[in-house]
Amino acid sequence: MSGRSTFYVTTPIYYVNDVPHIGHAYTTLACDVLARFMRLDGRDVHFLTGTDEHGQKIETAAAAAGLAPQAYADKVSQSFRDLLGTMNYSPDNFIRTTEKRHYAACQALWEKLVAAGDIYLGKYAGWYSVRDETYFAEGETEVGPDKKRRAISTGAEVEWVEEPSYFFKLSAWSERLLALYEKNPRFIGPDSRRNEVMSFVRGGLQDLSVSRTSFSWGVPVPGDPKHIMYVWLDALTNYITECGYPDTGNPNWKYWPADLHMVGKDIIRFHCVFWPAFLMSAGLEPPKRVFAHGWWTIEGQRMSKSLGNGINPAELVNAYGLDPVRYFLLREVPFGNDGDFSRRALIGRLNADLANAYGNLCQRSLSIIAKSCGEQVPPKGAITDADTALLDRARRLLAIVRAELEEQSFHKALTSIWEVIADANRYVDAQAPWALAKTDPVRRDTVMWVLAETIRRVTLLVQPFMPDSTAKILDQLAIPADARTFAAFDRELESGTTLPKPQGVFPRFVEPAAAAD
Ligand code: ME8
Repeated sequence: MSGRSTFYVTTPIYYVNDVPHIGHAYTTLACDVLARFMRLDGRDVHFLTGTDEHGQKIETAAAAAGLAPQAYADKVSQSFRDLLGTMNYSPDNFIRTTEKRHYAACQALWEKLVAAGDIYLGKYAGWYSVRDETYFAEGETEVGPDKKRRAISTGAEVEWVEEPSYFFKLSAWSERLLALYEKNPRFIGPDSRRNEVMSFVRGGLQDLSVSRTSFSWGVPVPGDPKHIMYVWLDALTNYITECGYPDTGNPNWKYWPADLHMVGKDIIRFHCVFWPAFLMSAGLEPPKRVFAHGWWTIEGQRMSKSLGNGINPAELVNAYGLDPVRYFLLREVPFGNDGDFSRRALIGRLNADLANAYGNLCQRSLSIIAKSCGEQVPPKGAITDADTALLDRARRLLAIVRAELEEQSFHKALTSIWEVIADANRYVDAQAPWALAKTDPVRRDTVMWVLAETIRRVTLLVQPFMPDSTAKILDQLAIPADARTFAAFDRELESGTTLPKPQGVFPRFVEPAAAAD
């Protein structure tokens, strides 16, 4: 067994009622960057994503598509699996709630909740939104001008439901949930969401209906199979199914409790209230942290499957390239806030941050080395204060980025890295190595060594964000595979190493119309 500390990160499992858009791509991207960072940092990582395939919403969508629910789920689940390749994600597994092992985990968890005395049979009478797969109190709904009743928070239509139902005694868990939040201030991030969840719980919790009898597409309740488990109880359980639940001797059990459930702000209540209550009732540890990011909107409207205004990630990648899209999504909007999607902003970042700043730093440094330093890492001579200042800033970056990512502050991590890139570009201008060629070639070599070493450090840290482009840059610096982890962060470039021919990695984006002129 390895002694490395584990890092278990999960995405929400996505509903298969329609194909993915950049909202989904965003959540999984954030997890992918964390998973890659933690692997490079020596952690034993498990990164899980997958699809949520049961419930009334999927049963209805399948019927509308003229398919049996399983055939429909197979088809749409595949489009989420395809997204992994399109976006270069690196999950350790892709889970589907229609897997046998997941049924077993859900039923085992149910039996634990029963044994704890937290489940009772009653009758549900109230409003339900199939789109949100959520129950709403009367006061959380309103009737619109079209006479249709909708949930105020989501705008989704609700229907009156009256049926026998099992309930989970959520009302008994308020104090224990509040104690959990108090004791673990990092349990919910960002802080604004923590406050929101705490005031919701302080407001008093109602018992939760956890089974339905009006449809059949889901996990049957043990001993009473007319009842289908509430799709959220089923879906949340995926996180422990993956760890082998109920077999706590499974090798994957070491990953529980999860280090991080990454979610959108729409589903925070399920993850921060219902899920820890289910887990604690079953005698299991709650996850260590849930982070809720904001929404991508299009002209101010939430991008969503139901509204049909989603942007297809594959189309964006085709138009602008994979790594620019990965960079843009995490750089443009402070993680946790909402952001309005704009192609103009994407092109702006691509040209300013990637082509002009980072790309240009690499390209001009590496071409001087190729042309004037014999295609080798140049010798490092006497170091000046300007050299030390730049090298020190690059050296300090690892700790800075580590701390930013601990808080899921992707935009801050990237800003910190790009500040060093800007410093390095200023350093090139100030040192003017092209002018040194004639006056002081020894000094020129040192300047080029400092630049190559700075590019190396920066690029090691950009790897989780832009894996393909950084692999090319590290190839151009002849960094061997075993020197690309953070354990090798302080292993300085060796003078005399032969370098391959440099090639630009971040071309400028030119509008197709302008390119044709
Ligand atoms: O809620 N901006 O699945 P879902 C940013 N099956 N992120 C967005 C987004 C947007 N416009 N739209 C969607 C479910 N997302 C449940 C989850 S987990 C046990 C069950 C992302 O397909 C965001 O992460 O509706 C959001 O939480 C998730 O997709 C919802 O995906």
